[in-house]
Amino acid sequence: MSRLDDLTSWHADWRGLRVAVLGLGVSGFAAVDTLAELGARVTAVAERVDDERRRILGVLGVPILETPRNEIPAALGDAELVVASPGLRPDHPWLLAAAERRIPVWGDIELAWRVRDKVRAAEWLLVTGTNGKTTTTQLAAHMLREAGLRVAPVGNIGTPVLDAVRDPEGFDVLVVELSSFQLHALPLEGPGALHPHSAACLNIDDDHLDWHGSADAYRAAKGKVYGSARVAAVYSVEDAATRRLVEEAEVEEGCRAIGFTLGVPGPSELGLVEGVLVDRAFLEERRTSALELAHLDDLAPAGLRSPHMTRNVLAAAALARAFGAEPAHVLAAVRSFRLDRHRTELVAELGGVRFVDDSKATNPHAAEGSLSAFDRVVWIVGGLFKGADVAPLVERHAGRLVAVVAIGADRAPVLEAFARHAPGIPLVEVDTADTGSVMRLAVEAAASHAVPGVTVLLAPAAASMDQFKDYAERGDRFADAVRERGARGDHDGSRSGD
Ligand code: UMA
Repeated sequence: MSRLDDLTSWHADWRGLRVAVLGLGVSGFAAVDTLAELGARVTAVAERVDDERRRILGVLGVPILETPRNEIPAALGDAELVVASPGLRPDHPWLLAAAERRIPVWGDIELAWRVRDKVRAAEWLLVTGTNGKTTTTQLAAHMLREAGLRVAPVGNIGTPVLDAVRDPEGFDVLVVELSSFQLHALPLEGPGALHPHSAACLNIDDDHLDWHGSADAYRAAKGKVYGSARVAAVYSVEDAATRRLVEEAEVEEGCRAIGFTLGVPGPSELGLVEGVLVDRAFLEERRTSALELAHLDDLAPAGLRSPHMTRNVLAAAALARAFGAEPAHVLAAVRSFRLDRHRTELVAELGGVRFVDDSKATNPHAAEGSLSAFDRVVWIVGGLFKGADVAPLVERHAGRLVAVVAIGADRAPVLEAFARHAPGIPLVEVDTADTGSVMRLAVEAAASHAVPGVTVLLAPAAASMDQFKDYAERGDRFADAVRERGARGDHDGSRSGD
């Protein structure tokens, strides 16, 4: 039996454990800080370290090894454990070296699960899926907050789970957004396996194929979310792949499969009946056949009325109801909810043309959701496709496209898809890598094809890192360009919509 098998509590003896933490982004930093507090002998390893992190780790007395990607960090020489950042691909030379030396590798999520009893062990609700994870995580947290619970939305959403675990007051429940990278690193059995209260996989479409190596590997990672769920395994009735993952999962005895659907729900499902969101899964003593949660009209002010957003609301409600929230809490939460920026956000309406920022659409499946919400679109698309195929999206939505503006590094697949499926649609290529001007050129090109009633939609279906820091910067640059255009008054009868 290895020493690591006993390390399943904050209060276990972590002192002197030799750990190499690989990667010093937000999760790596939280792991280093936690392990130092536990008394482990941590070394932080990163390709680059910023000055602020270097200073703080200096204060904590944690050595830093700034190591080029292709060099084996010296810390792997005697490490008993590696904690790897989610962004490190499985074929990263450091991870291959750890495997060769048979050093166990944990992710930050496994570490957080093991030490979750620092203050009081909160219950965990897990959320994954190709798209809608962050909104669903926020919605579920908001519903549980309405129910009077102390709750934190954490994980891939941006706040490391380890930060919540070390919160001095502790939480009743954590809603944990998990990416396929984080799931990939999780064990399904043994002392590090999660036993969450409930879990949801919202949908599955090809994404991150370059990281996982294949669509099957990506799906398998997503399926881990249901491993050992105790109360509810929430899936999409309309996405058979999510139901299959529930069927294949080794959930705990008594855990229920709960479906959500935009159709009329069957037993053990949440869905829609004549414009009303209803719950047919969590009924008290079966005295009623369905409980009303909210009207579709209640979702509109928060921008949650489109089909993909309504699905997110239903999934979040399934998790919140599984945890005991009342229908009134669900209703209060959807009425007071506000979406994050860059998610189908109306930037301005200029001369009858709406400019919408859905920069968060970083893969074709997400872009599908926002394209479906508008009838006549000038579409700004492109960036890094990460191995995903954009052609089916072009084929399905050609009918609503007025024109296309292709940006980013991977323009060739866009040009090919349009040549094949929609050769008649005007296509402008923005051929610059200059972050400062790309959106200005894209917005001008898009506007030149837009007439009143048309929506100019930034829904790139691709990641942003080829030209921008992240999707937020991409969206901000788009909004800047739209506002500059508004300020110049290059249109008739304009009005700002923000
Ligand atoms: N690093 C290397 N070499 C590499 C990759 C990373 O040296 O090949 C180092 C860099 O120093 C980097 C550090 O590792 O600074 C950590 O990087 P990371 O990419 O693992 O990121 P974190 O800052 O720890 O953030 C991670 C998630 N990032 C990824 O999974 C890529 C964040 O999700 C998450 O919010 C955070 O943990 C807290 O849990 C971001 C994301 O883009 C938002 N997620 C992807 C997505 O949503 O599609 C999966």
